[in-house]
Amino acid sequence: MKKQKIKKILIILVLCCCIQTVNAQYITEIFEYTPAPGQFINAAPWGSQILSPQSIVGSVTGSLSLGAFGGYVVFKFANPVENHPDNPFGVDFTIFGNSLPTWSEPGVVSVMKDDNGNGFPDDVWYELAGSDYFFSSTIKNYQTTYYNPNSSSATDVLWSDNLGNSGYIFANTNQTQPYFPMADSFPQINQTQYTLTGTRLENLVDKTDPTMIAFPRRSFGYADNQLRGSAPYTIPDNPYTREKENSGGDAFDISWAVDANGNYVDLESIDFVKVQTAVLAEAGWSGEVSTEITGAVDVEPNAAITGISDIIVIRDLPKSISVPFSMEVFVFHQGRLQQNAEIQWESSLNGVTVDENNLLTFSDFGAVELTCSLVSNPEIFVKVHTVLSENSATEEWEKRFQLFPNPTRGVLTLTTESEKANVSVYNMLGQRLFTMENVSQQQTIDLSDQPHGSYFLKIETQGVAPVFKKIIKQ
Ligand SMILES: [Ca+2]
Ligand SMILES: [Ca+2]
Ligand SMILES: [Ca+2]
Ligand SMILES: [Ca+2]
Repeated sequence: MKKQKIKKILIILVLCCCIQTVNAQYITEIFEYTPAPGQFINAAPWGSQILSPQSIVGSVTGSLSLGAFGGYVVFKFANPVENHPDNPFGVDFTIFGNSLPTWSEPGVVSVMKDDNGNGFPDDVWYELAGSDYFFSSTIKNYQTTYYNPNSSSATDVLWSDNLGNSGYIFANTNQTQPYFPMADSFPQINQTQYTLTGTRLENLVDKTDPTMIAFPRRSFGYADNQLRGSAPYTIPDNPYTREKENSGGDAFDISWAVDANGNYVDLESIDFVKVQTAVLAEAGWSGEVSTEITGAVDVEPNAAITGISDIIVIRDLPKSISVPFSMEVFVFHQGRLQQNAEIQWESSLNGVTVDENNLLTFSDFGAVELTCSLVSNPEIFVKVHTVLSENSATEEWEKRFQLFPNPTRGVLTLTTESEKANVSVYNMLGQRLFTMENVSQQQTIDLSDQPHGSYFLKIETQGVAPVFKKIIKQ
């Protein structure tokens, strides 16, 4: 009897310890909250300097908005996050956001080890290289400077970037407070202008259906991207499957960390995490794209939970393609890039091929589904969709331009209806060979020095979509 009682007490004690461990796995401290301007900034619940960061401590149901591109938050868990070999799918921590099935607002995540042991995040950040890290559209060290419109109510905020572009974070009628972080709440932010630097992902806002503005989900490795699953939140999603498993949310593996040169680094544990909005985009009535966080959890080791660990990632295709298109394809194993993985393609249309350089060429038109799979394991595959279209209407082309002889042995003549046009010749790799400017009436195109094969002519005239014509050199 007595023994049983002691046993009971012991069990209760063990249970209490377990509950405490579970609590200890949430965020415990926020070091910095420096948002970019945005519709939710300067107001509760999403953009209050005090309440919003506190809301993601010890919980996964908080509310923190990082504003437009470059806005960030830095936090830690109670203990260092281990890159434990028994963590499910290699995932070491999970960040939760408020994404929707067709609406992602990706944030880049970086990690830091407290190398100097002073308890502060003043050491080296390593970006976790997600699925889009290697896309040619991803810009590293992108900088946006935001200018304070000095207004006491919602006013467009001007920005300029380090590539010479500028634009506005637009004010809307739903959020009426100023969008530029205000002095009394954010004393660290210069009240004239401030610059935020980070990795920028392609703007993929899709306004085709204005009632359902979309931003397609990234494959893996970004915050505010995957839907939430169910408790216990210490068992993560498998980031290499599209489906949502276990806790859902965005799963991160410390092994994805890269240095400033993009080389993978091996970290046994990390102390600090930074999440930063990675897109600079305006999405109509739904405002600017801004990463939101509701909390984060440190994953528990569990060698029994395993799953697939390979994934093929293809950069988002345009909705329609009318000229040979260079696809960007990356294979990852446990989230690290595999340089020499062999892939194979299948197409739902005949007359469509993807060559060993991932160049898509076609002689059939219409909606197409392309399937890319691993040669070593065809069960690892990804499907992408686009519409293959003939370049502008052929009739239109024939009214405006004549090209002869085609096929040619080397020299062709292009005649136009006295329009001033810029004419470029491309090879089948999509490389521009040369351009002739201000072509009118009649122009000779000399391909004598080029090898036999197919070429594309691109004709650009002001105010009209460019037209393309295939040339065969015999
Ligand atoms: Ca790991
Ligand atoms: Ca430190
Ligand atoms: Ca998954
Ligand atoms: Ca969001």
